[in-house]
Amino acid sequence: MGLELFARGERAQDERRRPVRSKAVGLGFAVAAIVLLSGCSPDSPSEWERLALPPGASDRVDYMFVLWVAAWIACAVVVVLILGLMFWAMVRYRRRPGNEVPSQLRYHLPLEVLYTVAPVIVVAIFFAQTVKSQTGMLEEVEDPEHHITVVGSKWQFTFNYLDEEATGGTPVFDYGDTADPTELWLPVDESVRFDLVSPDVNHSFWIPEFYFKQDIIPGREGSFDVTPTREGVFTGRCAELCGLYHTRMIFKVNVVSREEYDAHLQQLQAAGQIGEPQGGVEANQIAGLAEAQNAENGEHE
Ligand SMILES: [Cu+2]
Repeated sequence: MGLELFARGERAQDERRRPVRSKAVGLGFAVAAIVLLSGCSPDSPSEWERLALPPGASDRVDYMFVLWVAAWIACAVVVVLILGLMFWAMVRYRRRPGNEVPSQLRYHLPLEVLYTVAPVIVVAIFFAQTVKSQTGMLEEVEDPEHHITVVGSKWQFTFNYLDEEATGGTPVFDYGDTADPTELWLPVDESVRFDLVSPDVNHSFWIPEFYFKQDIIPGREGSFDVTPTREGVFTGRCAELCGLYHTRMIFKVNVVSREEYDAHLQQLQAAGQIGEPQGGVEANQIAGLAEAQNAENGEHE
């Protein structure tokens, strides 16, 4: 009897020590994760240090990057803690001579509460960080230097450049079709306000290097401001499954010097691409689409 009491006492002491140890392990991993991730930056040439994001190219990348890193830290801590506890339990309580079956817990209230509360805390932290990042991403520039209307329609984008010095304020546009994607031109280090319009179904305007994506919803005018921060050629996409030719809603983004930008707009003007087309009927009649549809129908026959 005395021996049993002694054993119970030791077990209780052991159990008291255990949560403290696992807390310390969790904290250690969190600190290690923060130290490891602190070398990360959206401007790094190393894909590892960007945590698989493309090299950033807009003034909004930091807001998204913080959220991305926070998500990695949260996932790393949860994964390490869960796997650590699993493997510890497997080793500590493996079948071997003299090892007792650990006490079996059923309807253990503190554990049940933990299972409920821990995910709520994780979601709450994600939610708070998301709201914070979103507020920064959507912050409006007081007087943006350029205004571009993005028309997403089945199945290409049209870009309307409004009120530009280069064209004397005449609106010009660029359009494409499924075979020949539209190009978007932007001057580097100058703020742009994008207004998003769709005449038909939901689309989404996404330039991965800007770390920015926004849905284009018919009947609702979306808008955001952004400043491209480095010259280059990027690929933009429609990120909303919008129909048969969704995969062809790709566009080319040229971030160039102000001189090249102005010259491009003057070219559009000289080519007679003047006005503000809103897609819709035009989109279904654009060159190349009929051929693409015929080819597609031919394949199915
Ligand atoms: Cu689309």
